[in-house]
Amino acid sequence: MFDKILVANRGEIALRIHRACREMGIRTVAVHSTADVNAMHVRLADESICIGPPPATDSYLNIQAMLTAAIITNADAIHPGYGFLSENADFAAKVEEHGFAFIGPSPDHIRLMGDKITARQTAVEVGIPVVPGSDGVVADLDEAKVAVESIGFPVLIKASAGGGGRGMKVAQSAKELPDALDDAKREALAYFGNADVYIEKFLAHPRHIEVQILADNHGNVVYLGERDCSLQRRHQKVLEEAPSPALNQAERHEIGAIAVAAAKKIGYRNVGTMEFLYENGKFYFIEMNTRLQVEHPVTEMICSLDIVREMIRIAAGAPLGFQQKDIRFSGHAIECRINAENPVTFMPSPGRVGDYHAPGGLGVRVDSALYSGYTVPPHYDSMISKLIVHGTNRNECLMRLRRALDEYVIDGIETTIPLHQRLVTDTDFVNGDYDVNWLEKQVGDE
Ligand code: MV4
Repeated sequence: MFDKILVANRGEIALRIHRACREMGIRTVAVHSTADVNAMHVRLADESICIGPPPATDSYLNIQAMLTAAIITNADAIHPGYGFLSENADFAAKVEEHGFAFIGPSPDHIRLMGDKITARQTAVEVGIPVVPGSDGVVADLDEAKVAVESIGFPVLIKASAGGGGRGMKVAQSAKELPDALDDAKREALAYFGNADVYIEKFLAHPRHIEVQILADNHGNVVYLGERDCSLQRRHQKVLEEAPSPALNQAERHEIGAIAVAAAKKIGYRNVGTMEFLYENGKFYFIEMNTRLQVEHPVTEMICSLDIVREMIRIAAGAPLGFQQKDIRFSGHAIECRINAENPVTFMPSPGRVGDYHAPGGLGVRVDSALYSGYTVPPHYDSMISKLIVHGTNRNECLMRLRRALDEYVIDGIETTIPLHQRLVTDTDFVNGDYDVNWLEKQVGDE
């Protein structure tokens, strides 16, 4: 097992990883920008090292600084967390070239899934259902017309280097196709430096359901159920739950078995999430995330296991300590992402936190790096806390979530707690009756 892990991240996820290390008897190194000298992840770690000025490009995204920090502190392994360098295949490769273990998938798998066209082609090869669409890159209007012939309108044009919804364009009819194609290619080039696009049938009312898998280096692969992440605003998730209120047990096991078989076929290792659109009882693969995800705690709560601990064990070469039959899905969990934002306009609200009181009690978990007197810096993502609640069923979970939101005090800055309080009493939400378009209709956005 590793003696010392460098946590290449900040905020709540740096704390989350530090906690798993502590419980395994592993020492931790925190990295921080000059804006994060007083951050909680720095305070809790065994040692810390400054890696640059506030802008992430000069610090948390600086590969040379990160490797230098690992060399200076004599770390054995690097955990990238989520965001920042977590899905950078070149970073993962350099980490390994320098003799450190990268706590995540192989650089090749990160690269394969980072390109959405190769991810889609791989999914087809290993028997995962995908959204009907083009075989590969759609180079020009003629190729677009050929692809559309078999699938019909409406279609969605997506950037191969994309993600986060950027560079996506809908064409409702043949008339709209030329402009949609041009716009998508132009945006793809501008955002990602890569104009490659592909075409899918546009699904009008899907849910976003993702399957968590764990794979060790010895051929063992398990799925840890699914998460319903349909509640998003501008492609940012707002609230996630496990299990999905939309699936029955047969569908759950069917999609889990497909994900496991596919991961085995491609020799995947460590943690991964297959994202699906789910509409009218059918699953359609869209992307695979090759990192620990923000919403991993809802899975931990229903499976009673520590995903970060498993990631570390796998990276150290240990076999999974359990099989699929040992994994029981128990009860229901919901995560609210709490952002330092105005709950109506969503304008960022960084600044100094006054009184701080986190909720507690049975079934309540708060993953946050906040403390009273902490100043939320303006340079990074506005998510400041995750409130995760577990109950024996969805209704108990909802009742508990309402009381936990009511207990939560974060003074001095604006937060999205009031938005969550509204959401968790909404009739549609209470009935589990929502799709990926529902939240934006509620908040009157776009
Ligand atoms: C789609 C889709 C409908 N049809 N693909 C948005 C981000 C990217 N990861 C995939 N996205 C979508 N792909 C087809 N063929 C609708 C979306 C979508 C969406 C997906 C998941 C969660 C929220 C969303 C909000 C708007 C659109």
